[in-house]
Amino acid sequence: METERSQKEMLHVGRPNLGDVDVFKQLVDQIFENRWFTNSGELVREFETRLCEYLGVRNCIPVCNGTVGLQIAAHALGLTGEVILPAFTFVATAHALQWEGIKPVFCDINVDNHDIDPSKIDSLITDRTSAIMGVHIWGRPCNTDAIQEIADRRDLIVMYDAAHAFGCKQQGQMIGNFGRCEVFSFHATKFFNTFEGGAIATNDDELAAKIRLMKNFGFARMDEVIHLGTNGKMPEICAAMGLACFEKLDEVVSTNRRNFEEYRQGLDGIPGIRLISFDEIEMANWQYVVIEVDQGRTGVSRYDLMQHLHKNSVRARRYFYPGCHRMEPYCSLYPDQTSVLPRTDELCDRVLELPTGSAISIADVNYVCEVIRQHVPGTSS
Ligand code: T4K
Repeated sequence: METERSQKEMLHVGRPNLGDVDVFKQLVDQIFENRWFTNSGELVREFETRLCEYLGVRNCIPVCNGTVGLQIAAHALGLTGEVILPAFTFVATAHALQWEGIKPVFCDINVDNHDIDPSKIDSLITDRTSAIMGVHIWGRPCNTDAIQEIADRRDLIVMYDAAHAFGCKQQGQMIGNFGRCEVFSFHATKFFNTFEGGAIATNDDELAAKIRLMKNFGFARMDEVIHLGTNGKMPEICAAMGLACFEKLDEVVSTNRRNFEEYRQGLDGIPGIRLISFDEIEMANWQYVVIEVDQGRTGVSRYDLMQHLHKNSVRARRYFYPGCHRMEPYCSLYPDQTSVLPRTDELCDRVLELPTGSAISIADVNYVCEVIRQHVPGTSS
């Protein structure tokens, strides 16, 4: 088996999908010809239209990144006090709230889909709770019906961090249409990227108008500021990348799907390794190949397996270890929240993300599976 790979040949989680490079280059020429680089240029406007059409949503406002998108959305929705969210997420979800002066209240997750467990939400609601923020982890949608039912009953707002879920559906409906709004990340590592970027999708026109103001310093028109605002604008170059990515979107899904099937076969029969799956009927982006390592059955810890993969040039990642509740500032600010999330802790100790996306070939997938097979005792060949 191959063991040495050059830095360039390293198999990374999160290698960007490229989009149509020729389309991108033409659009870059257009940006230079126009001499219009940012502030709601023609490419951002075109990108916004494409996003709305694709998602079937009334508004989808491009922003500079997903984190600022979450902050703007939380602010525009008037969230205050406490918001309930999972700790099994990228730390940006919690930071966006804390940055807005809101206390993140961490809810345990459902081990079946790794998303917030609706049955644990009610007991966390206090008179300071203003909202529930679900996160569609790995692009597997939250139980939106159950979350909405609780919110309606307890008079709370629902919003979603949809950073992973561009191109995914829930009950036949595109993600982007749930809750009061949903926030996508178009970071380089995401299924669909604009280098850095994001978008806030909502069917609420009034909310959209507020978000448009807030992402542009509160300007209603030249010289007229009517609202508190920030700089959340997406530049033209990022919109160009988004438009180029639309051209290759279906291709990326089929490559991801092909890689996933190859992993499914390659990992089959390895004791204690469970590949998390996606709903075969719903539309998914298949962007994440995630395994759970059950040390009792593999005989090796998740950490050992990760180190072994790293030594063999596979940069697997243990997202979202150790969980937001065990990161600063949350473990210092809210120490009572560190020991009450057993399912989250269990998962944080088990999960390993493996490389996929358009940079990863079938041969690469077979290589990764072989590296794993070699390290887990008792694997049938
Ligand atoms: N909510 C959720 C649930 C999220 O997952 C995220 C972002 C957000 C909110 C916030 O959205 P943004 O504000 O980012 O739009 C990475 C990403 O920076 C972050 O966007 C992403 N989640 C998170 C899950 O992963 P790091 O700190 O792990 O990145 P880094 O530099 O270690 O890179 C990850 C892997 O990607 C490496 O294996 C290298 C590879 N990579 C990365 C870049 C940037 C490349 O091959 N090429 C590249 O250009 O956070």
